[in-house]
Amino acid sequence: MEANKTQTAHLIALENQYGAHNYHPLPVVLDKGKGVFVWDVEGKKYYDFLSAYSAVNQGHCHPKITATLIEQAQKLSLTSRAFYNSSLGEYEKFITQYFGYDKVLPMNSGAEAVETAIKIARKWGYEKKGVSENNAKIIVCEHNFHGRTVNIISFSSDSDSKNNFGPFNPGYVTIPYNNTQALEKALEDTHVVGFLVEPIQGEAGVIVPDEGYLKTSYELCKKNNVLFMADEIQTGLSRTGRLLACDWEHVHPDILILGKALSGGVYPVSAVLANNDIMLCIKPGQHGSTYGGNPLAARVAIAALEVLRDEKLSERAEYLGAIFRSELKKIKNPLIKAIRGKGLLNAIEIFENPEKQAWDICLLLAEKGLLAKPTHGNIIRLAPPLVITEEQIKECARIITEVVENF
Ligand code: IF1
Repeated sequence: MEANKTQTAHLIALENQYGAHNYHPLPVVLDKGKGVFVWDVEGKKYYDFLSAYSAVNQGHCHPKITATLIEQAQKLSLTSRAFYNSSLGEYEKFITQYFGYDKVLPMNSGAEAVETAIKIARKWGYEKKGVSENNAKIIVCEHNFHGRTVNIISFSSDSDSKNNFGPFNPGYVTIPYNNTQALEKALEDTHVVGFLVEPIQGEAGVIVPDEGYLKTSYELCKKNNVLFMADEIQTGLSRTGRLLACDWEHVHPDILILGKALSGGVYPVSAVLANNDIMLCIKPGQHGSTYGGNPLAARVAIAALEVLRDEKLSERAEYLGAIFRSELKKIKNPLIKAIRGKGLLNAIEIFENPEKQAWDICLLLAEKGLLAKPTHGNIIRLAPPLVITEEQIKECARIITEVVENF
């Protein structure tokens, strides 16, 4: 036992000494994962209520996804796009039919996919909409999170993400989230080519917009010949109880951005989907990535999407999410400001209090065998792998209730 604690301290010290200090993790060193569970180096078992920020919707080390990864890794992993490969075309056909688009552009990280979407929208704006050179604008929302590149943080409203990383890129117009009047006004500018939006704002604290927001926003974009660009990197792939969070309002985005769970957590895979009139604005040599569309990514993504469908993970997330929220709403503690979410993307918000922080709740939850990560000091995101069972989610609701009621 003591030896294990020493091991934990040693591994944390290693990261601390040799890794950049760009994160502040909970003091848990994970060593193993299976389904909804992870184990630390001391052998302690936890429910994972972060799911690597929704990258492991299919559960840790899903047998089918892992087997696909191993099999393809032993056959062919990377060719670059200088040549065709025997997996990419099949993947492209599969994913475009799965989501109902003509074309896909494969990338690796979420931020890269967002950058790709922005480039596509601008190119479309100049070549199809007729915006004058270098004048394209993209509307974004306050408190957005779309990634960490210099261009993406140029339109962030979070000071930690942004401060002292300038100079920043022009070409963005920020409006309040969940405000269609502000969008309507911003769309009057004929230089606008796209509206980039998270269907639910994740990093902002699982902010669920009013019903009808996405639909109305989409229609306003259509009316003004502007592309509706959905960042479904966190909300997509069954997390909210639908394949896409946009499906809740029957909105089919002009540009769809996916990442995270597109590989089920085994490999970085992201993608941008759009129809021909938009996607074919990009010609050979104008965009790409060494690893984008590699055979390993292609095979893994097919497997990850098949798991969502075969295991009915959207339906599961909707059903279990409703049970989970109704259990959490029974918690009696005046510290609780709100319980909100959709499907299995949920959050508890507590009133701001320098003495009682979400971080402390998360430490207590970890002690009880449940891992969650605070955001903004007073919000706890609760997003287990979607393969969790009804019995397990009820047990987790009990753990959370006990911790929060005694806090
Ligand atoms: C980190 C948050 C979650 C995203 C959306 C693009 C990206 C993300 C909607 C970029 C990434 C991650 C990154 C992660 C923390 C995390 C996060 F708290 F910051 F907001 F999930 F809630 N669009 N979100 O949520 O994707 O380039 O990272 O693959 O550690 O920074 P990426």
